[in-house]
Amino acid sequence: DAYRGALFPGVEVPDNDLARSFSALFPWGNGARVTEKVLGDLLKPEVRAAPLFVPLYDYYREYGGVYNLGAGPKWFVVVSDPVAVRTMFKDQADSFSKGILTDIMEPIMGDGLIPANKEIWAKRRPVIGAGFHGAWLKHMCNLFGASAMRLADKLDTFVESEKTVELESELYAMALDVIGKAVFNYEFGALKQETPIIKAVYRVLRESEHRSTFPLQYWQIPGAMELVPRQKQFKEDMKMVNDELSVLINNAIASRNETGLEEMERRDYSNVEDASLLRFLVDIRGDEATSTQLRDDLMTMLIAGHETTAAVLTWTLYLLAQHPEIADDAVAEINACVENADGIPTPEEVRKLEKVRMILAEGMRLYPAPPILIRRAIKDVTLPRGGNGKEITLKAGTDCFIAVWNLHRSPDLWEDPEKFDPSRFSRRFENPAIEGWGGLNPELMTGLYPNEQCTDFSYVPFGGGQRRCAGDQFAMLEAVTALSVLLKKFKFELACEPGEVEMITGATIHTKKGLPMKLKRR
Ligand code: RET
Repeated sequence: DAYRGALFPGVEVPDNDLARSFSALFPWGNGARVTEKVLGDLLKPEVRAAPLFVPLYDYYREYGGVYNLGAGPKWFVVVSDPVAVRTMFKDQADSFSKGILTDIMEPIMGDGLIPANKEIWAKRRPVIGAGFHGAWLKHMCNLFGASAMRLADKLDTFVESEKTVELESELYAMALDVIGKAVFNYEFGALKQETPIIKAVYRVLRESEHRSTFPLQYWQIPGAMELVPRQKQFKEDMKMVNDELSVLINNAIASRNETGLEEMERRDYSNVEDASLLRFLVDIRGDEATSTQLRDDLMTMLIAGHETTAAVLTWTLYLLAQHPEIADDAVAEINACVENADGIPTPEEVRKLEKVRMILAEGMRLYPAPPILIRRAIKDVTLPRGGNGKEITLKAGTDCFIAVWNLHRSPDLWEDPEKFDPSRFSRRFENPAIEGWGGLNPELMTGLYPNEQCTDFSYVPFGGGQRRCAGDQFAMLEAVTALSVLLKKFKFELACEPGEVEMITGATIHTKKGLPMKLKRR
């Protein structure tokens, strides 16, 4: 990527190695100023104390849909305008790379699908997309049901003992069990106990999140990986995880059974012993990915599939606990539409669970996972709407944050944005003041969930355009199944004041001290 533009107004960054390594060390933005004001607050302790996206929201309301934010000598551009986001994701997608996301995730995800550059992405996206074919997703619903039941059984013991349960960690454990099985046919058994490999995986996840939200690429500092205890630990953890993955991948390659996609799609997966994505990617005819590429892609899926779904379930249940009437409504729907006594829906029944689906959509609006998406302009690119609604040109090298949180909570784009209202997606919403924005239009909803199409890029829980999430259907089926089972069985009551459940930001939004819940049987 090109590195150029002004460091301070009027001071050009020279295009040499020193400037480049400086940029690599300070990941926050680079290059051209797009608004008059450069805000230098990011290093202030009171700003760093809040999760990053919270001060970014206040700045958005003050400075508009595209503004600069400085962090010490570095700065980046925050985009919260749907028309600008549409340009970045769709119309001008080729003018952007993943930028600092790639810098940060490289040690963990390598050239996996999410951080991959355009060339690698173009090769891998069709194959991985095919991995999520209909027959397989349908089969995965059995796994979602079984895992949700295991969680429900565990939660049942808390009802018996009338103890408060810390629900967030239980949801993360369930999601890890699901994704381990789906991606590698690997039994983490995280709901049962924390083994060394699980601890290593959790630490790797935590470290990668820390890196993605810390304004200094400290791991690039020579010697840091050997000298700093947490970095040493990270190196050991990565080795443990990679060794384990190598065994799984090598075993799969050794037993390769080349199969065409059509045959895979017609398969009755209930007879297939190993239905993992790993197996698919190794067996699929015509694809000769190296084992390193396989590792990178599968590790990426592991992280993406674990974090996100668990966070969405956590915050959706947090919201539902404050709106028991909405939960009751959903339970009535589940009882009417789902035949299975435990509330495990079939994929056909998921189509009928409109309320449950909209509850999750609304949970993802208020607590998007991830709350911020990252891009870097790789050529000069003009956005049709800047902070004051005027056209704005980003210079090549500009690091950008797409503030999903801001889009999802903007009073310009939503009626009563702070309100948890799952029925909002069925109403039209327009705002002529946002020129070029199509508003919320339920008639444009094509699939089962609202998305960037029917909200014209004011709702992007799965991103948009060519780099849009490949696992959206998998995620939603998993989340609907878990929610259906849990709601049918339990009433959830927060065991503290809602305001005491504070947020911290990683790549997704976590709670600061967990989600304490009191459970009752329905
Ligand atoms: C995941 C997997 C799902 C898709 C993407 C990911 C990475 C997100 C990142 C977010 C950074 C967030 C920040 C938040 C500050 O408040 C979760 C790995 C895109 C890196 C900086």
